[in-house]
Amino acid sequence: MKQSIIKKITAREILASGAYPTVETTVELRGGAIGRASVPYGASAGSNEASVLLDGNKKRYGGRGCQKVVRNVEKKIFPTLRNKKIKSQRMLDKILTSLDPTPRKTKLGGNAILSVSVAFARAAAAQQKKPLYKYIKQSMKRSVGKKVRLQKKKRLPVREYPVARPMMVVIEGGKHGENSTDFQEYIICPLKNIKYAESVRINIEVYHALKKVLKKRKYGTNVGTEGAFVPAGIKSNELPLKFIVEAIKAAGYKPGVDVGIALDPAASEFYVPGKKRPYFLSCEKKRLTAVQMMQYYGRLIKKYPIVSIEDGFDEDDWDHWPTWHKKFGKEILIMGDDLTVTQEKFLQKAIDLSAINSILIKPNQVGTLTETLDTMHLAKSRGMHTIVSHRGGGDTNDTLIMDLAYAAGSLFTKVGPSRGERVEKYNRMLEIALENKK
Ligand code: 2PG
Ligand code: MG
Repeated sequence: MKQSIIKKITAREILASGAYPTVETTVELRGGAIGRASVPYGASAGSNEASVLLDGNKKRYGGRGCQKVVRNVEKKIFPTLRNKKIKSQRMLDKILTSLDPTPRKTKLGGNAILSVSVAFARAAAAQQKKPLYKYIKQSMKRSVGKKVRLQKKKRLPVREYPVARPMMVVIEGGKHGENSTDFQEYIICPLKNIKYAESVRINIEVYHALKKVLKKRKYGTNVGTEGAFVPAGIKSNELPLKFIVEAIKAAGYKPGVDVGIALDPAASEFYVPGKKRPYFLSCEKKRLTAVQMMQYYGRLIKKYPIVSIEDGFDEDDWDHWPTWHKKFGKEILIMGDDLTVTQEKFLQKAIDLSAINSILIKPNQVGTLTETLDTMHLAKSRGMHTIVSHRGGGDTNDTLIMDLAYAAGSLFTKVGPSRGERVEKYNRMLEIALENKK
């Protein structure tokens, strides 16, 4: 890589989709190349995620201002980087992590650090006259490399797609939709190996068909934080699966053949520690042990074309993840999110315990682009699938995750179907697919 000399770094407070502030950072290189990035935040964040530093000043945004983050970028990070000759993304990210070696980047804020890491990546890509995905691919190759065969799952027709398929959240509950299901997300994923634009079209057609199905049953069709429907008042976590199957058929597709279903129960959110039956499904008024929870999922897997379950168990329930993976891991994706928080350390633990076969990737869970790529490489080197995801708390129009998913050869991206900040991401991937005729 041509070296980049950092001329200026500025940051400002902007609004994210959750109507709270986040940070946007701009990096300017000598020679004029500019890169800009903003970072999202979660609603049901894992407890080991890189920190989202907030001001805590109750007089502004109820304590959720990001002026400290702005100051950290401009007054603490920039002075160290000013006029530095940066030879690679890894070098930049190493400097950033050395400025804040705390496990969760609490000193400067994971949000501050990631915004600089990604803004620099965009500036360097611009300097090299490359699209971001090419720059990321190059950074990944340089730091990692090795090609491995990804695992095959019975319910997934292929090992890889030329462009990560759109896993689209169509019904939400939990922390993303009030008075809805306990499970946080019901997701559709096109399974056929067709052009990317066609896979988006199929999903969107199912999404609109689902709106009609919900209306017919007198459920509201307002959307939640990720642009998916929130069927308020629903009394079961199973019903949405029934509705989605109906919608897939109504749109003219075959459930399990053309379109599969994924779940993100985000089980940590309904786990009550210390209880004999810690999994509490409030909309069904059920309290279940981990074994019963597994049986519950087992029934759903048998009955519906489920291809993936993410965070089926609590993030600290390491005792049950391996059994769960052993039972269903050949058939579907058993995915870690809060469990693994995009960090090599937790992914390694999950590998050692054989707890998962796939991992959700959110750059802001770890805090730099290089660490994200390292985690993705570790997953791939074990034949595990990576799925790159948006955030449900507040997201922005930043489309990094799509370039990342394409560059790293992820199987899916998880993004909601409506709301500007989500649509922007699909439109970015449509652009990438078109550019690459895929
Ligand atoms: C998740 C995410 C994204 P949040 O749990 O996978 O859908 O939600 O960003 O709120 O953690
Ligand atoms: Mg999740």
